[in-house]
Amino acid sequence: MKRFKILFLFIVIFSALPVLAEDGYDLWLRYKPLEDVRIQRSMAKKFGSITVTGESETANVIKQELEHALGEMLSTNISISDTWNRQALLIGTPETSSEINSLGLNEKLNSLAKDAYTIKNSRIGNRNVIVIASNTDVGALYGTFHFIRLIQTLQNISDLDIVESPKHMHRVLNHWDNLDRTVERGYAGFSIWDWHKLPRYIYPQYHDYARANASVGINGTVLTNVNANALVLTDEYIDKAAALADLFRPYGIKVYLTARFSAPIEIGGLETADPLNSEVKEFWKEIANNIYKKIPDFGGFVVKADSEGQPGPHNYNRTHGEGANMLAEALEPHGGIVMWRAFVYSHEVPVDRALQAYNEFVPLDGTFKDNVLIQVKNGPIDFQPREPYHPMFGAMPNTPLMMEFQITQEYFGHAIHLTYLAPLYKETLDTDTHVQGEGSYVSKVLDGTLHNYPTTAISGVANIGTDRNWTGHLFGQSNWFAYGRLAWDHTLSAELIADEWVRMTFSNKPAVIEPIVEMMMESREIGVNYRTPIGLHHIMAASHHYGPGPWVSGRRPDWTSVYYHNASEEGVGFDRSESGSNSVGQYPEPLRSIYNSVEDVPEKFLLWFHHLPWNHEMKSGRTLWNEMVHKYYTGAESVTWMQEKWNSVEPYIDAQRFKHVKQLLEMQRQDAIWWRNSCVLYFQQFSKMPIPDGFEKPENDLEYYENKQLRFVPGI
Ligand code: BDP
Repeated sequence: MKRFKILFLFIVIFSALPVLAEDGYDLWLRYKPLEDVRIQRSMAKKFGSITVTGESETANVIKQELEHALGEMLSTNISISDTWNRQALLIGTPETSSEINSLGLNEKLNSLAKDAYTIKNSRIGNRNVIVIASNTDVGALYGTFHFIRLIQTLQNISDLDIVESPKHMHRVLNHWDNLDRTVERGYAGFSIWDWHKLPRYIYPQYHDYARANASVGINGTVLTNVNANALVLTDEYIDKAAALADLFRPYGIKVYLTARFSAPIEIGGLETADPLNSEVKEFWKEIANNIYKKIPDFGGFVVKADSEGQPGPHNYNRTHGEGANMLAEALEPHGGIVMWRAFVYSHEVPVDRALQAYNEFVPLDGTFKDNVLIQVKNGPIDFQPREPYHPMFGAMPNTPLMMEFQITQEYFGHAIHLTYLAPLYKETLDTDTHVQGEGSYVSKVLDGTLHNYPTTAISGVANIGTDRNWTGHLFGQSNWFAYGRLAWDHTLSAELIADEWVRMTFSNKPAVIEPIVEMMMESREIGVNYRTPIGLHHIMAASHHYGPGPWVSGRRPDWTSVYYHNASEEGVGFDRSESGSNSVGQYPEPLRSIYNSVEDVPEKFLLWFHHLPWNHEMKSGRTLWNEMVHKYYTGAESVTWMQEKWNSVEPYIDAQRFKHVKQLLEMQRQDAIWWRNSCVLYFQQFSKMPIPDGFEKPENDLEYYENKQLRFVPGI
């Protein structure tokens, strides 16, 4: 009797607690019962009993995910059998299922990339069956997540003939996480990797992290910061990394580490890290052997060398080729790769920073070992809200280049501003480099079709941390999701991905989808307009990079704002035309001529490539000054429009997530005005022109904004 009383008390207490389920933890894998009960029932009848073949750990993951997803969405218990007994859903490979083997899919699957899959309405005997098949267990897992997505987003599943094949071999997240759990440019709490407790303690989040990544096809994770600590290569830390690798393996995710170039000195007791020194070579071979003993499928190294104070081959008068090849040699026998970053520039080099990586790397084309990829940021400076594509793409036909996008919003309002980044990613991917005639898109450089790269890869700097909702801002999740979806298939549109994400994260109701997707699709341009319109760039506050700082000067020039905007009474903008730094010369024709011409260059890049007088006439008929003011004001004003869109969904979504986004949007509105006022007042000193009629005057003077200091901003 007493037992029952306690149980009763428990039930009363727990049912009175607020439901914590809608705090964003579930990400897009939020499996709520389908709203239409009739559909729910008929699906439950169909998929209440299903078949997942195979004995592997990955097959178990598939089973668990389906049990969870279908169980919740269809409000029923799912029974799963290992062999097909006329169920309406059959999952496996030609090896694990004789029925799948008999469908004649092998040839098709063999012609596709690794982990490709098909989802097909088929007939086996006299039964209608949805078959999810791949040549690999991991492919079957990807297909499973796809199938779950179809149900979550209420797609018609009566006539499926889906064939999916990943466009890049390595689809990687780069964590800029330090061993002390701080995260460089991380705005969602601390690092999810608790190195102190690893390998003995495994957080449940690690599984959910792996599920989320596998659900969009991400198959690699670089655990540590590019500004690397050599300690991670010691036995103690390799054991910790191995625990994560073991956990991620069933989800098809490989682990990578960042390699500090001076590690031979720091942890190897050597006096040099010269890549041509035989002891140094030996050191790296031993490190690699050691890692592969514990992590047999270790992915390889990411390296930031000779950049922003990091050690590198230049310390020994060696080239990046010599540095990268030395590491590649150590990994080669084990099948590992080196992702060597091209983010290399120096203030001691008197050349425009935008030109330096190209100058450094393009002459080395063809000299890298086969297992080296050069990892290039999307634009030639540094993850700015808008940059033209990096001219290295297309310029190295004999060296696989891979993309580095930034998912964390270093220059885009951290985890405070709502910015959907897929339009930015797509703008770069869809740029036509023309290197092999029309249609030579950046995406085709990356996926290998243009230069026949033997290895292909793409990476994104993660925005994930210990915050309960993973990314700080709920909408940061959409950028993780979108990055993964595009890493799998760069042909998807930003809008389609947003639509999927909103349905999976919030609801299938048009009253929810339409305003949110609209808001997301505009958010990037809005963010550009109130920060860096018309090709302005790198005018943010020093160090934390959050707010405006067009006045930043007095430090190494390439880390100031005045270096990039060049504002004076004569005009504004960085002259990169043939008569300036000639960065246009790094672009192939016809882009070179287009970017070089004040008339032809797209206005979004105008001040990136040209220095122009304040009264320069824009396509709108406005002067450059008036256009700039116009952009700053409409940008800031548009955040109010975003707020209205968001407010309209209040009746349809849970209060907790609604309020979270609402508060952040209000912060964004205020910060957008802060950006606008600071930049307009700052540039006005040079233009000496009035703020056109109709725009409210900034409430404070320039001095006020220049003196505004933020303290303890995360991520530095
Ligand atoms: C810059 C960041 C810096 C990174 C660097 C990099 O400000 O924290 O270390 O990029 O990519 O954007 O190496």
